Amino acid sequence: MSDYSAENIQVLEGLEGVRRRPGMYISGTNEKGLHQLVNEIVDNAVDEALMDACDEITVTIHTDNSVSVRDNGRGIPVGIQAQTGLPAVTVVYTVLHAGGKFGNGGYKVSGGLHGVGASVVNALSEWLIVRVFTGGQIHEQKLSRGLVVTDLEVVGETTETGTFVHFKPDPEIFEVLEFNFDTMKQRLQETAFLTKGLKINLFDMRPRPGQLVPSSGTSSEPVRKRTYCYEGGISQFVEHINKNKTPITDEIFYCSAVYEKVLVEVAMQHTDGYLESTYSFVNNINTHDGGTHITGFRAALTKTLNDYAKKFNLIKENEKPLSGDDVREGLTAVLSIKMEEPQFDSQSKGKLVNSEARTAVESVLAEHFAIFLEEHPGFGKIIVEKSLLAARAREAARKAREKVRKTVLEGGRLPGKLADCSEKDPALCELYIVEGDSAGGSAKQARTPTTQAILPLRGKILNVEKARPEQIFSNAIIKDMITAVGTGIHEDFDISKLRYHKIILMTDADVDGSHIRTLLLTFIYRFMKDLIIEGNIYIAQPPLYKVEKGKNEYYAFSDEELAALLERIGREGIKPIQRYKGLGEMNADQLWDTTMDPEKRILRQVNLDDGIAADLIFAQLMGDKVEPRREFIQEFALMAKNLDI
Ligand code: TSJ
Repeated sequence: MSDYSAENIQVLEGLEGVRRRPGMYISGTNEKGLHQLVNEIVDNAVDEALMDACDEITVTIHTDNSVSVRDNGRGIPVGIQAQTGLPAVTVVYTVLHAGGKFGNGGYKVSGGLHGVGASVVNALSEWLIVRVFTGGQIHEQKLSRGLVVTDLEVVGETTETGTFVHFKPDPEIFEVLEFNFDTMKQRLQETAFLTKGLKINLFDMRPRPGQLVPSSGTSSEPVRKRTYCYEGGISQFVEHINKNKTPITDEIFYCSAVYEKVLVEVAMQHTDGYLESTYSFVNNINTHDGGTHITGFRAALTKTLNDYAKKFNLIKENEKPLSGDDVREGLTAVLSIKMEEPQFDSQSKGKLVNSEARTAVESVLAEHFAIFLEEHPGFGKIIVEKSLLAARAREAARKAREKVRKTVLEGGRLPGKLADCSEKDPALCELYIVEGDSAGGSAKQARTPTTQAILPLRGKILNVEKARPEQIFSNAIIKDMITAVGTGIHEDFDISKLRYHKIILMTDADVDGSHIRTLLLTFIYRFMKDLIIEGNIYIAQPPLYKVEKGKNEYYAFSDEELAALLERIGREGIKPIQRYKGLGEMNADQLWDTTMDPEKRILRQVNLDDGIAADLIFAQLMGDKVEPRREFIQEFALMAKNLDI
């Protein structure tokens, strides 16, 4: 079997290319690319579940940061393929883009937008073992860095069926090798919601930092584990997103139907909030930028509710119909479609362009939602009334926003409180948004006036999650921020007008400070989300402690750092340790040294790889339910990467 045909040698060259230019196949050799390897393998197992051939997938992170994926499906076929003379499973791992070349039709998660094929995982792995459990036997093949190490061979007997893949990303390729439990957890939970009834386990065998590892062999008990299984599918997804919101209907609408080979599933429920949280997926791929399926969804929702409102005289013949924005106020929805050949916009890769998706979603939703409204008399009335309120408020908001827009976009004056910088190239400019006047004053003294601008904020910062739009746009702090940043918001947002490429939130290192920071981030997230996506938003890290010894001053940014510092310099002869309660306690020099000097400061870049996680986190903090709030600060830390600048 190791008689390589000419064709097969080409194959190996193909994978050599993957190693030479990994960026062509995965998003990078960073943490994101590392996790794409897992997603690729898992997606193949999910495909098996979509064919109803498997109902459990177990993902394990091993102590050496290798990952294994096991499913209880039919097993990748091991029979010899006529074209190559090789077992199908070998082809899957050695031929670029061989995924989907065999097996019959159906919807596929893998090979879609991010699908790169299992062979790419082989190419980028130091080693990879695949075991297929089928026909009473265990077949095993070992591979490494795109090459076959051992041919497929029978290594034992079994009564089980399924596929097991175990791989270790290649340290010669990846600059990050450590898997992130939370990142994996997030994605696997999302996959479980989208694949009704599929049980997904995630096991982490790695010891926690500082945990003692038993010297006598390795324990097989996971250190952390999660299991996700949702019989309710996307309805439970909506329930999950609304966990910390207040729904206005008791029931979650759900429908599922196939229309001309497109499988459409919609789940939705309105809440008392003002913002919309709609998530859309095509073959389990999150379409962040929507597309045709979202267009169909919106059209059906607006039309059905207007028809209903007219029929029951909730709006009169001569009154304006409800607008799309009105009917979507406070809506939480998950739209999941499965189709054979999804096409994505080449510019923004998260946008579906197939026109048949629009027709399918529009038809399915219009039909099923109309029936649902007939059968649930109270439901439609509640939503229509909420939409009517929204329409009235929107008019007031429009006027308020128009004013803000005039000042921002039509060369309006910059806020009086802003100490601007003199440099005109935004790429070189930084805006420090500083809590409190006294800290703002020190920051103004400390800054480099050519490149660093300071906007001090005084007073209560509005919780945009809870405020009406007209309140938001008449709020002084919010107006100041919008004008200083320069981009405008929402549909007016224009990143080319950004006045500072770094926007740095500088708040006290205490609970109040993080609360204020969260309010600011919530505003940015809801109104200027692209700034987060583009990586323009940073969090300053002021020190917690100052230690003086002799003529030297040292700063520590955490309790651990303080302990390490004292270890290093010794405790003898140090002055009483100062714990900073706020930025205001530092003088201008100290503030510069610790928090503002580009040479020494630590900034955390805020990133939002997963909009859903962020949505949940914000709703959690900002919602009515107080208890979950405490967890927030830790959770938010997950979204903000440590970054030394
Ligand atoms: F990606 C992958 F190849 F690495 C991989 C594939 C990884 C894992 C964990 C699982 C799988 C996988 C593939 N699980 N189940 C399957 N199923 C098939 O490949 C299969 C089995 C039978 C038939 C058939 O027509 O009888 C067709 C297919 C595609």
